[in-house]
Amino acid sequence: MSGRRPTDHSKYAWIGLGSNLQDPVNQVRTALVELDAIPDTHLVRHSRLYRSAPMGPADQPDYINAVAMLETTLSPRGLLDELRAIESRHGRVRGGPRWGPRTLDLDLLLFGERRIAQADLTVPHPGLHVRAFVLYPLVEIAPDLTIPGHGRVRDLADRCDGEGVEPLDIS
Ligand code: A4P
Ligand code: MG
Repeated sequence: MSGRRPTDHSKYAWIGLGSNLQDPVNQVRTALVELDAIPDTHLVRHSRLYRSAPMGPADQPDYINAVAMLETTLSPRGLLDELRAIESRHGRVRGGPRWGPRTLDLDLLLFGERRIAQADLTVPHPGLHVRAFVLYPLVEIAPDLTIPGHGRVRDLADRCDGEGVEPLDIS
C-alpha cells in the first residue's frame, strides 16, 4: 500500500463558527486565532468563510460561517467552557429571540465519535446533519468524516438544500 493514510478523526473536536453582527468576517477570523490559543489545544485546519442566509427570524443580517478542526486533550466540558469564554469576549449577549442575531456563536459540533446527552451539552450538535451552513464548510475540510447516527458528511451535504450558502472570495 502506498499514499497517504486516511485521517483518524476519532481524536479531533469540530467547531462551528457563526456571526452576523459587528463585522462578522473579523469576528470569525479573530475567533479562529483564539481557538488555536486555547490551552492544550491546537487548530489543525479550518474551512473558508461562507456567507449564509439566516436560519430563524428573517429580519437579521446574513451570517458568516466557518468550521474548525481542533486537536485537544481537554474534556468536552472543558472545551465548551473555553468556547463560552471566547463568545463572551466577543460581546455575546444571550437572551434574545431564538436563533436571533449574535456577534459570535461557537458550537461544539463533534467530539471524536463521542455521543453526549447532558442538560447543557448535546454532541453531535443536534442541527449539524441538516444545516448547509455547517455541512458545506465541513465537507470542504473533512468529506469522509462520519457523524455518529447520521452518516458521512459528504452524503449529508449532497442531500441538503444549500441555497443561500456561498464561500467568500476573500477567505
Ligand atoms: N449546548 C448544548 N449542546 C451544545 C453544543 N454541542 N455546542 C447548549 C454548543 N452549545 C451547546 O446555546 C444554547 C445552549 O446550548 C448553551 O447554553 C449550551 O450549553 P447558545 O449558544 O447559548 O444559544 P444559541 O446558539 O442561540 O442556541 P441554539 O438553539 O443552539 O442555536 P444554534 O443551533 O447555535 O443556531 N443562521 C445561519 N445562516 N448561520 C448560523 O450560524 N446560527 C443560529 C444559531 C441561528 N441561525 C443561523 C446560525
Ligand atoms: Mg450556539
